[in-house]
Amino acid sequence: MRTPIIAGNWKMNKNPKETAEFVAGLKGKLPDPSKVEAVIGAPAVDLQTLLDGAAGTDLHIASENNYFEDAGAFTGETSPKVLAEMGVNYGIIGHSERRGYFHETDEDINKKAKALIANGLTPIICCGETLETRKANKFGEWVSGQIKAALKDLTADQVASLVIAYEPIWAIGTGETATPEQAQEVCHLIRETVADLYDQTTAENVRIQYGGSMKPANVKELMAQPDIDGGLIGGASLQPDSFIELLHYQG
Ligand code: 3PY
Repeated sequence: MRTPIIAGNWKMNKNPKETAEFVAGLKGKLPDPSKVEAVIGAPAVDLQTLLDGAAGTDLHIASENNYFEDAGAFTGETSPKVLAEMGVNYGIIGHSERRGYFHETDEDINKKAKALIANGLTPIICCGETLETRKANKFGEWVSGQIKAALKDLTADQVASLVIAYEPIWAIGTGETATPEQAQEVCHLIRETVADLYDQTTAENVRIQYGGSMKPANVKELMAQPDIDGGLIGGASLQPDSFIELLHYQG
């Protein structure tokens, strides 16, 4: 049984004051953690405020990026070791914005995944195709190639407990959403890729999120798909009301 995981990905949108207000507004409104796991991903500058606000609640915290070394002369980078010491639970890696604007490669993402795991954090590994790749009907091989590269040298146990987020780039910040069938098709393919690389048990355990304009209006339909175990949510996670609605999509 995979526990659904609804994660906000705030991107570069809140300051610590707004973060504290947001998280205070979630108190008493989080879902039963055995039914839905609630996560917020925020930039490094907001993480301590989030952690302070989430203390004693079932809210889990994700960083939006990390480096693959624990320490050293890497000006401006975020240490996965320090994230672990702070109490951060997840690390979002390979978001298309980081791949696109910051030139992150599949190899970087694999190294970042390994660094998170070595420090006891759970990677949320993002993948997804451009509109061009979709139109050329090459999205299957593209996404499974990203997954194979991101998981290189990880063990079955490590993969079974991580999270993969399928985020078609053409549905990010555009208001466009993949249809539930399109999202299911790729999430199923990701699970099959994991089964081919490892085994059926690993594939059945890994949690796969859909991301790309998920919102209260479409969450139920998307979450009803057999291979979609959660959402990685941008815009609709920025307002407490819609985030709470998303967390309670089961009613
Ligand atoms: C979106 O929902 O737009 C996202 O990019 C989530 O990561």
